[in-house]
Amino acid sequence: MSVSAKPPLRILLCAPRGFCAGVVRAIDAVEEALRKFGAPVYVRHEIVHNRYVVEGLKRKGAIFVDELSEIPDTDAPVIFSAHGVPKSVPEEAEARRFHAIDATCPLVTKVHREAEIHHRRGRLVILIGHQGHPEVVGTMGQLPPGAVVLIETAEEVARLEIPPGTPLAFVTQTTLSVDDTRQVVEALKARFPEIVAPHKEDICYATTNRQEAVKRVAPQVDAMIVVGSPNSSNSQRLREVAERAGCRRAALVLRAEEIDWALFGAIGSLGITAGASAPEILVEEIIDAFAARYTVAVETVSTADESVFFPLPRALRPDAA
Ligand code: 0JX
Ligand code: SF4
Repeated sequence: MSVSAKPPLRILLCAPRGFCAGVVRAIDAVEEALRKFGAPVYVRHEIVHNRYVVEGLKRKGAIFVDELSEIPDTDAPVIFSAHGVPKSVPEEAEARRFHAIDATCPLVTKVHREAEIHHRRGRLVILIGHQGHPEVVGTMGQLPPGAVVLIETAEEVARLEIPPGTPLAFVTQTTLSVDDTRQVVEALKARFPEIVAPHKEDICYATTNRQEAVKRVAPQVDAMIVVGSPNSSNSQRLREVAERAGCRRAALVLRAEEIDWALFGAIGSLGITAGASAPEILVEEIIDAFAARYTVAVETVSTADESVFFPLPRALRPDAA
């Protein structure tokens, strides 16, 4: 196909998109541990939910495991992923004298501490989140069994069986849909007016900002691509937000080779965003794939500035012993 034969395509790039401060910190932690201590470095769970990132770290000497029981006795560092872990994990690491390094995002840790404070004050904790997600497993695992009740939807609020007079508080997963969560919280407050809410929203700044940018772009485009993994909660939410904002063709795409050209082959405008765990190089790869088929004009649509930065876990800072 000659260059002039390519149809035009207007690409609107959402900003902010892609890596958040917690992801940068978690990936840097693995890279710094490899530099400082040499390979291997063990990582419990995908450090962030992105296969490209995980494969890159594997090539540098990281070994990914689902559970600590898969790790032989070792002096090598053992890193916990950005999503956080139940209390039993650092306990097991200590019992096995592992050199544990916690790369849990500080904003997830904040939710863990909130849950603990509520429990100490005698409140039953209601967690709004997605069953089985590692962050939810980690947050529930901060407290003894039965101290946290998990709900996902506003409908579940009506079905909660809680003895009258039980002091209540709620916390949430950090990567939820801002709009869905508002509805769940409204239902909770309507049924339990005394319920204690977080001081500051648990849905993090990165989740909120990425959803805002998608809401701005999605109504203006024929189709939308969210660069991210199927197991990435925040990326899945971005795809849903795009659909709800009026974009009928919204797809989650991990790599350019996955693009369904039956869906994206005859459009005039395209929105692109990326989940918090998706590297910018994959966004570029996808733009290049469209540039091979269309004459593209790329514009950025920015709805917020981000300057959040989290220092490395203490054991990896330059001044650490
Ligand atoms: O599935 P999540 O969105 O929680 O994780 P992902 O995609 O790895 O994103 C970065 C880590 C987010 C933790 O809150
Ligand atoms: Fe932290 Fe939010 Fe990023 Fe999760 S999405 S790692 S909570 S900044």
